[in-house]
Amino acid sequence: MTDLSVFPITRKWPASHPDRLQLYSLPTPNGVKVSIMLEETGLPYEPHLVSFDTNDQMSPEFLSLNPNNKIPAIIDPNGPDGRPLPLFESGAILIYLADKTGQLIPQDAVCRYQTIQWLMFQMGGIGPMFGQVGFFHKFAGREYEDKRPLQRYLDESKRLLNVLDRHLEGRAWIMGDTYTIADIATFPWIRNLIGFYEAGEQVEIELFGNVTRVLDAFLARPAVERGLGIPKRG
Ligand SMILES: N[C@@H](CCC(=O)N[C@@H](CS)C(=O)NCC(=O)O)C(=O)O
Repeated sequence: MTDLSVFPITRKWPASHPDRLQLYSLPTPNGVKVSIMLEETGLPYEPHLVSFDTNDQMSPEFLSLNPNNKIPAIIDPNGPDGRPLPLFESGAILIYLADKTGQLIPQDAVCRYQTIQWLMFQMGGIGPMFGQVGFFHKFAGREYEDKRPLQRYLDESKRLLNVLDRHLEGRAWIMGDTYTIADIATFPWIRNLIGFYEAGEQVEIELFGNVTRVLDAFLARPAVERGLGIPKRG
């Protein structure tokens, strides 16, 4: 039986199945990337809810796994060389799980790096910029009198959507016919921008027909539907 007791996070979130991959998360656009990936690959895992309502992400136990106080984070009891691997940053986790399972990342070297390129486009562009739109349009920042920050992030988000939309012309997925971790990283954020952040009108989403076409295909996948609700909110 695998012993995960050396990881202080297991004191707050005990592992009922220590032989399974442990997921610490919440169903936010970054969190669901990993839930969807786990559902797509079929790897056995145990989800643990990290509640922002009780600031769980700031607890010493959570910080022992991710000092950056952000979900998602994992412990794979069966990591490289058979030893447990703790990991945070959703992009790193997606690459790790793709390599571990040999799924959702092309084996061909060129296509593999292009998949990582689009994954980084999401991590460095779409995620941070859409997140700021959320803050200035929907949350505390909407009260700010100065609307220039909101406009800046809307403009940048539209620019990124346009780049993605042009790339998706004539393609089923970001990597063409192949569904990959680049899609799993990107489309939860598109969904969130239109849905939870309610910014579809502000970014003129109707101009980006390829993006919404692929979003619909993404949301129709059974593993995506399941992953969007994991971990279940309390
Ligand atoms: N670059 C990180 C970002 C993760 C992130 O921003 N997570 C948010 C939820 S979507 C979070 O944990 N926020 C909690 C906090 O800031 O206290 C990743 O992709 O894993």
